[in-house]
Amino acid sequence: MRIDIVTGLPGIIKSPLNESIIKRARESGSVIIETHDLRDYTHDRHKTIDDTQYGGGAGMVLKPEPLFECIETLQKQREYDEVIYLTPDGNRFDQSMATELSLKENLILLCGHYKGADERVREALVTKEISIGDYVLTGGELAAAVIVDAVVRLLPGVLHNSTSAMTDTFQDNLLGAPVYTRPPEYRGMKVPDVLLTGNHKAIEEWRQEQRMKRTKEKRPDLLNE
Ligand code: 6GU
Repeated sequence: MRIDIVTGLPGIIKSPLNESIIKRARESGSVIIETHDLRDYTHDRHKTIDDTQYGGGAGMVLKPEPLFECIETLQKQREYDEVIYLTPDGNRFDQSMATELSLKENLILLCGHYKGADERVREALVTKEISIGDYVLTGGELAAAVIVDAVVRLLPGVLHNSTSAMTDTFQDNLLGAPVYTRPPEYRGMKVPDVLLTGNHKAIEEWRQEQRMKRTKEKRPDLLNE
């Protein structure tokens, strides 16, 4: 998979995608992630990527020219499955969307900023609009990092244990079961006996019960989806 991230602030996005599991996924070739600085697609001395909005009002708007030039340059090099605009008024991101995106070959993530991008960019270039939740961030960069993280960990070979992603919270619309490691007793608190039995069938049943119980308690809304 290849993900191209288009942004006016490449510094924000680079470091979270250069650590731990995502870093290893890049090193092993499971994913190619490139960031593109919109300022590299400007032609004026000040490398202007935004401007005031027509009709007046507070907040700057991302200019169409650098966005068109950057995205069209990428589209000349390969076919993209989606051009995704990150914006608080997009479709809400969830685990099923992460799974869907993990099956794509080439994605462009376009980070909105300030008041957003000129509407003509959305009309002409964008194929999908995603928000990561009902709150407003200063820009789409952190949202892009969230989406890339959620998608890349689902790619084949990225997690050590391929069943690990399948037992995640939200897989099957259920929360995950509680997990324990050594020691078997700590400050009087014991690991549930069933986990120490080695009886895989009993353990699996216990986990499934726990997932259901937790979901009922913490996120009953998930059971109605
Ligand atoms: Cl994708 N962008 C911004 N700026 N704010 C957000 C968001 C995205 N998702 C939730 N809030």
